Amino acid sequence: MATIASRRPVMTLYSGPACPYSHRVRLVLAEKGISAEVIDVDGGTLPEDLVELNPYGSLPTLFDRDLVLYNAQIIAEYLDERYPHPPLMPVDPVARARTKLYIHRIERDWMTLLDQVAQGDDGQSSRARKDIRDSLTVIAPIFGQKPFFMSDEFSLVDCALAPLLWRLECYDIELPPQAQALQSYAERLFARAGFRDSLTPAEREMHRL
Ligand SMILES: N[C@@H](CCC(=O)N[C@@H](CS)C(=O)NCC(=O)O)C(=O)O
Repeated sequence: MATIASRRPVMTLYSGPACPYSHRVRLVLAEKGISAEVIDVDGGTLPEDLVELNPYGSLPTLFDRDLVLYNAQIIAEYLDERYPHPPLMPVDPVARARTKLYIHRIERDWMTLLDQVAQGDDGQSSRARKDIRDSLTVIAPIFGQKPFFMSDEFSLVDCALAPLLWRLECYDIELPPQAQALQSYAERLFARAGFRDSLTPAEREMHRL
């Protein structure tokens, strides 16, 4: 049987409509104006291609002709290299390495906690909520220094942070007044046309505009 990779002429993304990792990739697609078929996979049975070609059966998964990619950051970096304009990573190797390290820390320090909040296991979930709020509050002043995360240009770091910040309200994570610089940064991201275009109907419900 033909796989999705050989059947489809355009790039195809299997995406979770409320999944923050899929949101990151949808945001990269929207910011770069890449046309791709985005297929919602919402619980239940996973599409056959996904089960066959992604050993983890995880979302997001991207099919681009013969290439099957999973892991949001690997997909985001591939898209940035395949569609260089506008660039979402610096060119200089040192700045690139720093950008990748920031994203690694977002994954390890915050996305892991967000996953725990989403799982909704009582004790663990309320601890994770508090840890997210406290660590974002500590780092908040950094967001006042530049328009984007440690940068004058919108980058893949912002693409990793925006889905997390967008979900704070629906997970009852309220930032204190000391985190104003972070709130203002989040509003700058949410006002972008690319960000608006990246949202699914389920995500539009997550946050008041
Ligand atoms: N590290 C993965 C995490 C993706 C992830 O956890 N996706 C969730 C949906 S939000 C999923 O597919 N969970 C099912 C699974 O991993 O089997 C990535 O960056 O893509």
